Amino acid sequence: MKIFRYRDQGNIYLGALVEQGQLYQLKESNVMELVNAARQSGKTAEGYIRSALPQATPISKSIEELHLLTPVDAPEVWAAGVTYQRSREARNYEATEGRLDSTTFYDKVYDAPRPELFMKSTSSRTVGHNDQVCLRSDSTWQVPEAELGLVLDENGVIVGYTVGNDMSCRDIEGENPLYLPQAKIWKRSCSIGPFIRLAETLDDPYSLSIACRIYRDGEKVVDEQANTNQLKRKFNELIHYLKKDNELFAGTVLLTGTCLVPPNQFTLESGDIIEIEIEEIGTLVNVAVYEHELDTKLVN
Ligand code: DO4
Ligand code: MG
Repeated sequence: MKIFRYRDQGNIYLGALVEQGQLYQLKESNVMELVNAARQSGKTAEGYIRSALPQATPISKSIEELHLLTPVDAPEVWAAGVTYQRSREARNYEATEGRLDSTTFYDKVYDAPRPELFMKSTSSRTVGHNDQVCLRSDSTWQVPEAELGLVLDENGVIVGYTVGNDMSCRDIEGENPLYLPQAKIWKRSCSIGPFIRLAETLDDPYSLSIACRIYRDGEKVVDEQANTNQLKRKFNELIHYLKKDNELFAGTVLLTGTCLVPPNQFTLESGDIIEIEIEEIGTLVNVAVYEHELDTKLVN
């Protein structure tokens, strides 16, 4: 069972995609309202939706025809870093220009009890499926980072899973780790969606294939694949540190780190179409543009 948000004639609705592909409009307006209503009635979110389906309005359009939004209007998006060996290698490469002669702080954080966690995005900087992500004007080495996202309630309980893109500037981070916020946060540097897969409906989130494909002028220029079974940490470990002396807001998304890095010579260009697919959750598609090109290059 998957949840999505969409806009229709100026209004925003919550929808459910059930196994047979049918779409239903739900009466709640966001996923946290849905989860809270389910809890109050003593049901899981899935059970609550199933019991509401006989009265729910079927959506007459197909999912492709809907104007999908981010599946949750996440007040904050946090991200974990260096949680996969592949990310550790890539961070070491950009920080040392390929001279891997000594232990770096990336090696240390990979093995340390405390994970790397950073603030990635706010609601107004985060875009959804088929929308435009922005490239930074002062970077010449930019990549998407395909990541499994955890959708959390205010207590850090995982209510669902989504697909995330942690857009990153490898040159800015590689120049100096203190530049991390600039390498990670700018206008439209984060994308999530199109769906939230309800937690209780996903058997094993530690065994999902993740793919990242990038298309340029109709040609596939990147095609990488990995699996969440390569994740070094457990979700509860990441959430434990995120909650420590912190306040969580309902609907926060925590990206769990990337296991996919395009070849080192690759950088995104304006007009590139980025496709991130996580098995059982969905495929998130975005086009990369510079800020001054916003609304000129659309996905379709
Ligand atoms: O250390 C910087 C961040 C790395 C990251 O975003 C990732 O591993 O996904
Ligand atoms: Mg990342």
